[in-house]
Amino acid sequence: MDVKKVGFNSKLIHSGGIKNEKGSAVTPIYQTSTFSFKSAQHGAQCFSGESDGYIYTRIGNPTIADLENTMADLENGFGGIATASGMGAVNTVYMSYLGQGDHVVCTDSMYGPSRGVLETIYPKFGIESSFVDSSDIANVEKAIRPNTKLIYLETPANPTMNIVDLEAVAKLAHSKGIKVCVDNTFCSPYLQKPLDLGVDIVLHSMTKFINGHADIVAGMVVAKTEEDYKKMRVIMVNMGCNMDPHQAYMTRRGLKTLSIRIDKAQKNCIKVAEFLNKHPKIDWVKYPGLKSHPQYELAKKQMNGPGAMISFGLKGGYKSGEIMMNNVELALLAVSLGGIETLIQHPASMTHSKLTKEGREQAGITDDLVRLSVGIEDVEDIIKDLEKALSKV
Ligand code: LCS
Repeated sequence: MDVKKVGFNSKLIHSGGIKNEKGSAVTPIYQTSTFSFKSAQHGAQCFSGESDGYIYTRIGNPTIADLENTMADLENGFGGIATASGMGAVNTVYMSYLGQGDHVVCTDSMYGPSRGVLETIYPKFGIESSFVDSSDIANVEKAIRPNTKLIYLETPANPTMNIVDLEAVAKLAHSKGIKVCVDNTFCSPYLQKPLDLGVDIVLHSMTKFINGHADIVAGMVVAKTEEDYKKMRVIMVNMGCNMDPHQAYMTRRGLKTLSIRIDKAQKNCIKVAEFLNKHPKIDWVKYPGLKSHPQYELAKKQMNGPGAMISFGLKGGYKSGEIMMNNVELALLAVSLGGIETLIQHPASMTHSKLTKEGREQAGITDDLVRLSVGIEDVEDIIKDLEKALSKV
């Protein structure tokens, strides 16, 4: 059967395409740094590209290729490029499309370090960036300059949960010859397929929903076209931010249960969002599954479900949030997200603390914002835990 033509859940289990001659049900871990050539001529052919034989694990490895092929299948792209971390994926994209004198337009509320490197490291190479509320396409359009080479988006954004109309931004960008990249970490391809909406590149921190078990740090870039795939592959290989075979094996293993994990976490999250929304000590809740989300209709159209991430603010601001976070017992007070366990954190003092206060405020990352990644525990226990913690506020 052609695995490109089977359903999403069948792809989760069977995609990858690296068969092994011993018949094992699972692609084995090729824990090797190098591969022997059949002959000097074969070695030369591998280097010239005439043979697709493996050379060296930084360049390619069957266990890693299995994961790359699977992610390309799931995102409907040409090819995947696995990286050591999500930040490896982010920098692979920046390094591939931005050079001296170039400019990038980004979602203002994006993962702290994805923005931070553009503010602190890339200016050293003459690269400029603008950060805008990309939930309004007029802001994206206004920020485009003659030297803009890339539009880099997060939707839903970390941690404001703002949503971008991907189809509209892709159309705008392409009319001006600009590439569009979307960080799809919050959704995974189960809930959103940016390449199908016209986007050129998708990336993931696979540390999150893709692996899903909070035991691996990993990243992936998926390109829609062969040209973009080749352009980024050579950058990743030469930056040396490649994945390790064991990391690839663990991530591929976690990925198999993506849909059942997200189904359960999302079901829990809808109930948690409704609970928080009604709670007298909560000031506001931002969740794409609530009608009060400013882009509720767009989320319904663009995503296959509202996901398992919520932002909310407590009456009494950060002080109240601090009390709540210090009193949870089941939920872990921890950064990261998208795992099977419920996590709670405070972006202004944790994931987004390296941004300037003005930058955070402009991006809507207010001091009272608390972020919750809802896990797959029994929802009654999650709600009981939050209720108890809120009672101390
Ligand atoms: N993109 C998004 C949307 C992320 O949330 C993260 C990490 C990254 C990229 C970077 O991935 P990494 O290198 O960590 O695999 N987000 C984190 C967060 O919100 N809390 O801790 C890490």
